[in-house]
Amino acid sequence: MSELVTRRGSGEPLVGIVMGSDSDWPVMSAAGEALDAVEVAHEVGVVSAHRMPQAMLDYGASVAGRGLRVLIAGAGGAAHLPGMLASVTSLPVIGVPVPLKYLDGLDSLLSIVQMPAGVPVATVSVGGARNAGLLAARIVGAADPQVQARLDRFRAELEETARAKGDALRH
Ligand code: RP5
Repeated sequence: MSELVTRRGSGEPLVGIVMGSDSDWPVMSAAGEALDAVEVAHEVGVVSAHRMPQAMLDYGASVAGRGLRVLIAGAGGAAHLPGMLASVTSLPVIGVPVPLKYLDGLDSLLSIVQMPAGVPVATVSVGGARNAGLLAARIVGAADPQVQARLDRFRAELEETARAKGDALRH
């Protein structure tokens, strides 16, 4: 296991959640919560593209061999982490633009979404770590019927909640 990351959940991690700084965690923790909700084991850590470039490249090169299926990478500002990881692994990479104090996350979004042809990153909305976790679970679920069944239940609960809110308006 990489020294940069901590395991969460039971079993071998299938998803890696990494971020450029611990200051991204208040946003990125929602990705872990989404994976917890559908019981997908994951690992979490700080892997900075700019402050620890070689360790970041080594981490990205190691993930497929360690059995991970998807990476979620969050960063703010000059947010190069998701794209750089996507350049050293063939696993799907989901990028989360983290909003910083200035520019409302537009800088992060554009840094992540404008990838050159041939090196894809699936970019979620600014601050969209929860959806990144759910998207990662869907990718895992495509080859794991148990995870897919838990995602089906999750969607059914979403509908129930939305209907209950509508009902509350009518009373
Ligand atoms: C980025 O710089 C990180 O992803 C973070 O969003 C931002 C600021 O990092 P800190 O200065 O708070 O460590 O690389």
